[in-house]
Amino acid sequence: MSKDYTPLYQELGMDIEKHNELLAALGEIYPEFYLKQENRPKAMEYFDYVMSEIHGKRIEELMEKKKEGKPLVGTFCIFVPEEIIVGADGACYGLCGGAEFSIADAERDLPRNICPLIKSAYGFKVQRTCPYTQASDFIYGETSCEAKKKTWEILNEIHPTHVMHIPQMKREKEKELWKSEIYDFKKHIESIIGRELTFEELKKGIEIINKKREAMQRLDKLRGMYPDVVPISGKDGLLINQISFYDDPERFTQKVNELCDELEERIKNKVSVVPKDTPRIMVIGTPMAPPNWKLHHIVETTGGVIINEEACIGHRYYKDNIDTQWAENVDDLMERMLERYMKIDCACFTPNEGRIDKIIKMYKEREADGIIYYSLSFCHTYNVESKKVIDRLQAENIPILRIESDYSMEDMGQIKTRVEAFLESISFKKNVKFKGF
Ligand code: BJ8
Repeated sequence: MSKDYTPLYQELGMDIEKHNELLAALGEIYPEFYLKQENRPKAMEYFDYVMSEIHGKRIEELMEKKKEGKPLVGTFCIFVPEEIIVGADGACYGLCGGAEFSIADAERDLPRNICPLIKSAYGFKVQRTCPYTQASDFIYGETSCEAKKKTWEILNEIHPTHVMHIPQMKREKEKELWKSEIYDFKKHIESIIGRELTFEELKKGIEIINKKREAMQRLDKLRGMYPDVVPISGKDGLLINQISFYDDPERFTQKVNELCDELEERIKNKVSVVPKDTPRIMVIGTPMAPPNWKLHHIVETTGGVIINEEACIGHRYYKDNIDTQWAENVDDLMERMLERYMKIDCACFTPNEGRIDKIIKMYKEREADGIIYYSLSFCHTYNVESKKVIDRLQAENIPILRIESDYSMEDMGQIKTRVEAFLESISFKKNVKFKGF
C-alpha cells in the first residue's frame, strides 16, 4: 500500500494486529497467483493497483462519502438494487467473504457445516478485520438460502443488518412481493439521506450501473467469443469481476473500457495468452469472492483457460441492464428495475430451467470445450441444482466436471489431478495433443 493507513483502521475500530496478519497472508498469494502470469494486458496495471489499495485508498474514498452523510451499504447478493444507493450518491459494495483466514473465528458461533462464504464474511466482522464491513452504515442481507438468512439474525447483534425477502419462485404473486421489497429498500435509503429520491437521481443511478454492466458485457465477449484467440487470462477476468463490487463504478467502467480497447487490438493482432488448442473452459456455479482464485489458478496452471464465469461474481451480475427508455417517473423506473432483477437466475429459485437454457446457449456461442460446475461446500441450492444441470449438459454431449470445494488450499493437489484428467479427455475428444503448462 502507498502509505500507512493505521489511523484510518483505528477510526474504524479494527483489530490492527489481526488485520496486519491478514494483509501479510494476502500479500503472499497475489504475486504468486497474479503477477507471475506472462503476457498480461498493460491495462491490468490499474486493477493490480486497485488490489494493492483495496484496504487503503478505496476505504479513504468511502470514508469521505460517509463524512458527507452519504450511505455506505455492504451486501452479499446481487439482488440488492445498487442503482438506488448510487442514485443517492452513496456506495454499495460486496463484503469480504472469500478467505479462510476468518473462518475459525466464525465457527465459534456458527455451525461448521455451512457454506464458507457465509462463515468467512461473518468471521471478518467478529475479527474486525474487514474495513468495508467496519465502514458500512449497515449490511443488507437476503433470504436466498437457509444459512444466510439465519446468520443475519446473529450478525445483527454485532452490526446493523437488514434483510430483504428474495422470492423463491417467479409467479405474479412473487413479483408483487419483490416489488414491495424494492420499494421498502428505496424508502430505507431515503430515510438515510433525509428526502425522497428524484426521478433524475434514480435515473442517473441506473445509468451509471448500466454503463458498468455494458463494459463488463463487452469484456465478456472479448474473453470468450473469439475461438482462435484468448486475449486475457481467466484469472484476470475473474479479478475484474471481483473488483466490480468494490471500485467506484464510473472509474471502473472507464478502466474496463480502456482494457477492452487493448483487448480488441490483441484480437486483431491474434495476441493470445495461451497456445492454440488450449481447452476453453466455462465455470458455472457459486460466486467466487476475493481472494478465492483457487480453481482458476489450478485450471490455468494445468493447461486450460477459463473464458467465462456463469456466476454472480460474473455473467449473472452484468448480463441484464435496466431499460430507462420512455420512463417518465420514479414508478416507471422502479417497474423496470423489478423486471430486471426478476431475471436473475439464482439457484434459490424453483423451477430454474432458464439458467440451464442460458448455460447451453452461452457454451455454444463461445465454442467452449468443457464446463466445470463449481460449488462451495454445503451450498445446497447450487449443489442440488447441479443434478438437473449436469443431466441436460450430458444430453447435449458437453464435457462436464463437478468440483465442490471450500477456501482451504489442502485439496489443491486433488483438484489439480481431476482437472488435468478432464483437460486431457477434452483434448483427446478434439483430437489434439494435450500440452499442459
Ligand atoms: S443471487 S448465488 S449472490 S444468493 S454459495 S451463501 S447460496 S450457501 S451466494 Fe448468491 Fe445472491 Fe444467489 Fe447470487 Fe448460500 Fe450457496 Fe453460500 Fe451463496
